[in-house]
Amino acid sequence: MSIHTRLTELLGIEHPIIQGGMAWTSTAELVVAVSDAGGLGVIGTGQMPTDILRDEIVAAKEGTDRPFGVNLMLLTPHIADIVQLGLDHEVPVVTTGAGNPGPYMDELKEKGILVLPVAPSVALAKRLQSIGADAIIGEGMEAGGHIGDLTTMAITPQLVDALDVPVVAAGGIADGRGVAAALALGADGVQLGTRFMCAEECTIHESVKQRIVKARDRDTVVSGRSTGHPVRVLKNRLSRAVQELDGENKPEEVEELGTGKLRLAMCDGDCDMGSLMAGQSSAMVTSVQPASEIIDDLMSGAEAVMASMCDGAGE
Ligand code: TUI
Repeated sequence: MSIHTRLTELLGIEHPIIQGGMAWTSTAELVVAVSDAGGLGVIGTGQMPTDILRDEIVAAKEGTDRPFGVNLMLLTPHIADIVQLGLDHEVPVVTTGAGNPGPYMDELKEKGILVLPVAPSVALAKRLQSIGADAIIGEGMEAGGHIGDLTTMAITPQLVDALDVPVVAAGGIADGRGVAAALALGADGVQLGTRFMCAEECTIHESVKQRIVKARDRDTVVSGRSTGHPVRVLKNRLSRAVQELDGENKPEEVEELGTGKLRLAMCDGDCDMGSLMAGQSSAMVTSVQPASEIIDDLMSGAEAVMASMCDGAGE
């Protein structure tokens, strides 16, 4: 069985599941596995150099006939080059984060690229819908990496009420119960990052996967608040050092200390001084599995929850 929504229709995918684009983490191997399993795989960009990204886009195109996406991290200094890369390769879908994609919307739409921005507020979501966003991703502060300040439970129904385009719920979702809850709030789909970090096909260092598998409920923390770009990470020596600098209100020193640390964690496996961006759902991820198994588990779990709730309501 599968769940069809306006999102599956829009994207031409089988299941209403998007794999969040994560820098140095969601490379072509994971993206191809997720898209082949009927979800939407999304290449992460962050501050990655354009050359590396070009190779990832080419590999994803060669690896799957299914739709896939590229995430645009709008804070990156060479964002214009990254947008151009997406245009040149006519990627099917673009998701955006960490800023307002307004300046790039027209050129992306003219190429027929579907644009799904993350909007941290209802006001920005409405503005993005009015200039052509095809769907809006509402990401709660349970998520890993750079976050807004509303929760998934609060922002999802508010976006659903305010918008006509499909809403994708993200942040704190890791299993079928979360998928069913998002659909109950009116979302047309979900986006998950953390659980897909523990996909077998995810190329991050094994020690980071094990940190997620072992994580407990209170093991993440929001660091970097002094910079105005707070990020949720698993606690470690780096997060403690950053929090200390936050407390002393030293944003420049936080930026300097953070430079290159996401790559250090994800590629080199430094779980002490690397930036372990991951969401609160880390505690619900208990094993490393193939991406197709993750998607099967999400969908069968959601269907079971929805069926049992219907049974309960009929008694
Ligand atoms: O973008 C993300 N998550 C990310 S990006 C990232 S790389 C990074 N590293 C250090 C500092 C900052 C970023 C790691 N994780 N999620 C989507 C997201 N977008 N969360 C919040 C937002 C957002 C925030 C403000 C989207 C739009 C926005 O607009 C403000 C404006 O310009 O109106």
